[in-house]
Amino acid sequence: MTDSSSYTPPKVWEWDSESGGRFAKINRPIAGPTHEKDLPVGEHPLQLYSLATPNGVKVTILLEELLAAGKSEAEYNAHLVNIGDGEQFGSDFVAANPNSKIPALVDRSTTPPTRVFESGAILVYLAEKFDAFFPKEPSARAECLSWLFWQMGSAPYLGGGFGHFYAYAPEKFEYPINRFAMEVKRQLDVLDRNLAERRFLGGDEYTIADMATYPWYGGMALGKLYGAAEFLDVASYTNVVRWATEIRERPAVKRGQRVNKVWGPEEHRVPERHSASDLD
Ligand SMILES: N[C@@H](CCC(=O)N[C@@H](CS)C(=O)NCC(=O)O)C(=O)O
Repeated sequence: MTDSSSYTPPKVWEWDSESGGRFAKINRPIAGPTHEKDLPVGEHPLQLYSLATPNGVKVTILLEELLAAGKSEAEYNAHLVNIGDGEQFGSDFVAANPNSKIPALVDRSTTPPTRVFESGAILVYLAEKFDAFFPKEPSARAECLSWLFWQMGSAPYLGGGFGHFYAYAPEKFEYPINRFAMEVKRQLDVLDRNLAERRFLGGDEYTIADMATYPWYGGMALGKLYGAAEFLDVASYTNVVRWATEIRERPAVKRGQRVNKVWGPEEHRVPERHSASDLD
């Protein structure tokens, strides 16, 4: 590694696979599969291939909320994809998600099966399919979509920007930590001001916008991400803390967060979910 103060970019970037950092082994500058690998298929129409990261649990929270709301056709198999071992680069996974990232959904109730990738697209697909957690009235729907897309566009600054440099990079570099800390605090303030006026992000109704945003910004406000609660003074975003605390208490949220989890306390780990009883 070159000292950041003396680094001059070469004319043409070259892949330095020894660059270090927590994800150095799995990150690559090329797309596509690295190996042939079938994906397992369970008995339910919905097949989810995922891991309990914030992007993954958005979908399992929605699926558990749908089931709790009586939508029994939302029964699903959640298969574990271990991204640390490069399973997202297997041929079948890449066919489900050409972007090689969890979560990926295959709906086998359609002919041919429908693949859906990008957590935001999966939330919209399922909310439309089951007609739930997605307002129908046009302005409420626009508000829900606005906050959902806000989350999809904003969280990479929180995870890939702030989280990466504060917690995972091989050294602490002041410039990116400052830059992304400022942006994340601004984002928390955006949420805090909105939630000062509203119970949920879009208004009175709990929607897929809340389910998408809670694992990232709710997790941050509740002190669960990157050990950065004090550094970012998250307790000062009192409306975000209030909102996150309410969502955390929902039984379906508690269930969804345990699916495809392979770390943390043993009783919270449910590496694969093939029926409701796996979580009971
Ligand atoms: N925008 C994507 C992001 C998904 C994403 O970043 N997934 C991460 C885990 S949270 C992943 O699979 N990383 C594996 C890799 O980058 O190789 C979404 O929301 O679905």
